[in-house]
Amino acid sequence: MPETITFPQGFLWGAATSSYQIEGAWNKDGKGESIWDRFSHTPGKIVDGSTGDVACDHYHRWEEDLDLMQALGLQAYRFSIAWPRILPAGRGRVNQAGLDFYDRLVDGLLARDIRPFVTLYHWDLPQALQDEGGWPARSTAEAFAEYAHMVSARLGDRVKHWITHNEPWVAAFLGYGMGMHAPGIQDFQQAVMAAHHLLLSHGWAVPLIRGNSPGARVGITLSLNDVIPASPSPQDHAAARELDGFTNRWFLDPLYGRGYPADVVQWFGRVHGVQMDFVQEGDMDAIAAPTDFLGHNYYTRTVARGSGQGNLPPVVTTDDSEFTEMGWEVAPHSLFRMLNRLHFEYQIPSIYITENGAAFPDVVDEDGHVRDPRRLAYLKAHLRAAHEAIQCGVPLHGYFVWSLMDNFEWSFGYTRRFGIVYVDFATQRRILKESGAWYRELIARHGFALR
Ligand code: IFM
Repeated sequence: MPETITFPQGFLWGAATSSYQIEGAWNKDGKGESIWDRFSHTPGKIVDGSTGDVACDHYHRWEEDLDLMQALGLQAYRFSIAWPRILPAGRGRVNQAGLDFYDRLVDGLLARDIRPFVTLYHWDLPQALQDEGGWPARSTAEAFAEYAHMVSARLGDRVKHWITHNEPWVAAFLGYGMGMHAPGIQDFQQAVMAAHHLLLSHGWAVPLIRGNSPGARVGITLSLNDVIPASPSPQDHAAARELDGFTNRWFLDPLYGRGYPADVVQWFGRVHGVQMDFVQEGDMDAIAAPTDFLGHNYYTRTVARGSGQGNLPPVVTTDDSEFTEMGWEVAPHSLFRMLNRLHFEYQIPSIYITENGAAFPDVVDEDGHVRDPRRLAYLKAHLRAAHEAIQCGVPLHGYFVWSLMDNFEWSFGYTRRFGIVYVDFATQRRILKESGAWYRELIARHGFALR
């Protein structure tokens, strides 16, 4: 057993955030309203009654935040662009001030030798487009293509890594199916249509970005979940297969040219009455546009048990599992399994872990330090699993910790802290956590000691 783990030359170390979760300035300098502005301003939607109106105030403190990234030694920074900052009504009139903000951010990153990884859509759809039907409407995919074209034309000379969408499963199924995320709709047919139009808009955007950004590498980020049957029983296996189809194959299969998985189409129809007649000729080819890399967001696994009820199977976990504050099981081995699956089953040419991290209830000690040993152990275990996957031949080329700093955790508001930097939301003071100091060392050494 080696005492230290060293990553291959060129492996990229980064951190990730998203616009709505950190920027604040929700109505500044011509920005339009997003579905998350509307949702968080609706009483009862966010557990602590908070909003992203101010969040980490990154819109005003971006220079200080870039200095922080530089001090950490980050080689790459993944952030998202707020669509309604660029196109306040979703399409048409461009808000130059919005583009200028990201222009400065990109220049500031490059000046500090940090590579920008831009995500075009991390869930803050312009409310004006939702008013016209949102993602269940095909016209929203058309508007996304216009937006992707606009942004890549402005930043494409300097940004060379593009991610079209972040976690379309969450955007579609939590937003339109279960209603836990904006826009808060509970309609499975709409959710499946939303998922299709998210994928379609990705496929349409890929060639547009390439056209505007010579030499760019373009991909999409998926939240993938290793689903394990609770027992060898046929019922538990069937449940695991259904859940895997719903969360993983529904996106991986069409993106990699296999079309929608027939068993899931049938399951959606049987259980939720979903009709697939919105899929048009040529859509599946567009969705399967070749990409340069896949972004994999990994947090946890799911253990599935068949209910025999013909509905979503209940999910169980084992007795000795450790859980983060999100209630998610710590399961680094499943990251290893998933990375291998992506490589061996889908032959994906290049993979980045675009998010990985954990929420724990951090506190500032009397001496001003934030000690977060459980997060540190979580990161270590997952990086060890990632390293083992590389040794098996998986083309994993970089890792982005989620998140650079504590932020607005969607329907959980500010009650969940994922950062390697602590944010005191009352004063906006940033404090590097113990895990952040460890990550800085890891980047400097390109590896870490196991003990
Ligand atoms: O905070 C989110 C992020 O926006 C998307 N991936 C999961 C994170 C933790 O829930």
